[in-house]
Amino acid sequence: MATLIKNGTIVTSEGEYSADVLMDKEKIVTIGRNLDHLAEEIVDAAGKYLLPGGVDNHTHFGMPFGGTTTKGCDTSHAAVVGGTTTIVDFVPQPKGLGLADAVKLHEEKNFNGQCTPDYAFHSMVMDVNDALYGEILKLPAIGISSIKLFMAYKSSVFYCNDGVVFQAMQKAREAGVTLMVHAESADLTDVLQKQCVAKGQLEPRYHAVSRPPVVEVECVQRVLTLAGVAEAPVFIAHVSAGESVRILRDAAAAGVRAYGETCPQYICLGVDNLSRPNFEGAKYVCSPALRTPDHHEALLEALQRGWLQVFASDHSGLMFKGQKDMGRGDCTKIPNGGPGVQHRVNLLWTYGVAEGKLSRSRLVDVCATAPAKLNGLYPQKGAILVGADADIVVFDPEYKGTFTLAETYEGVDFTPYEGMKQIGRAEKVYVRGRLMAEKGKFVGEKGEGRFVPGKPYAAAYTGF
Ligand code: DUC
Ligand code: ZN
Ligand code: ZN
Repeated sequence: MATLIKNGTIVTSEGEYSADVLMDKEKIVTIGRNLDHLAEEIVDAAGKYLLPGGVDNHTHFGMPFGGTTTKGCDTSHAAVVGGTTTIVDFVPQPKGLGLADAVKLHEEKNFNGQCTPDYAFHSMVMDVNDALYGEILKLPAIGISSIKLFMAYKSSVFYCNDGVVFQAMQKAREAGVTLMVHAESADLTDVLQKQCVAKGQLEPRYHAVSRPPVVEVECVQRVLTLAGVAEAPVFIAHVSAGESVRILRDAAAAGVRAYGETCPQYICLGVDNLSRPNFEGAKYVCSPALRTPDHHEALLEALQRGWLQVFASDHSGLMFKGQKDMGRGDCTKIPNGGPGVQHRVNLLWTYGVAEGKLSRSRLVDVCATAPAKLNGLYPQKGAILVGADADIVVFDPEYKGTFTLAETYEGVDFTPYEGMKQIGRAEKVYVRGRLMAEKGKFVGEKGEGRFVPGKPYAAAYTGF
């Protein structure tokens, strides 16, 4: 059935214009005027913006981490309710399994028939050995165009030293795969954490004390130096500190293909939250740690100026009761991360666009277009274009409300954004032409998401 969305303002990463959009058989088939005769259904979007369905570059569904596992894809419809129609999830690598086999396992076990938005994957290294470099070369053939390495978490399955990171960069460059890095100095964190423990400093707020901004800043500088030598593109995940952005900006200006993302928690949740009473601070334990408002402002400016390219949720569906509280009495045992996949786009609208700090076009770019490009999903995903998948958000800028657990589909027992003001809302969300969410309610079928293969950057690259 052909559906026409009329009278809306289309927002692209470049600008805005008024036009009607005709969708049929999962695709956008025409953009223009006077198309009513071609439609069986007409939706009036007067006063509304049409945004491309969001692409969340950073989710963890069904991920084992910190002695527990995050909620699975039966909660992924939360993304769609908030206007995200594609997620890019990190693939855990069980010990002894190659990267490509890990992708197959993660899809079969956690995604196929269970995921509601469409999805792509980042590979993720959790078993460091010499086979890794050959494995990277095999990723493009199975539609994986990026891989994450951790420079954090000394003595864990994640940890990669500088030599491993550098060699992985060389291979990733050869394969056309983008290397993503969790950039926090493992050595520095290890020492600071042990010093806190020795002093009996075990409440949630000491998580941030053992991970001050310099832990990230030093590592970002180091990894960009390595990328410059390897002449490989590099993407810094979940940037939290203003100084990291300045290093990224300067490296890019000097010719390093350096990209980065930040996340909702780093633009609107302050480090003070970690001191909430009754162990509630545990809800705000994530790595990198939360920061002070000067960092929030620097990150928003970086999104506006293009020094950061992507805004992603780093969604981890963790319960307060039964998961976060595993670290009661010892904050080093609190599983890192928190939920955010539903409210990502709306948080950036509220605290960026509505505050006059970010243009609507920059929001579209960092929430949809740039992550689609960086993952080789563009132009099928990430833009309102003829021939693209009909993933469209009809966004109401006038809505005013409050973020609250009662209206959150993430399947956990808290939202870190509880009680915070909300401006604007995804009024209708279409995934490949099907209406899946309306005014904050899920109205579609769950589990119909499809895998979208990512093209390697050599083929997909469109330039920033
Ligand atoms: N890194 C992430 O990207 N997510 C959760 C925890 C972590 O270390
Ligand atoms: Zn990380
Ligand atoms: Zn993450």
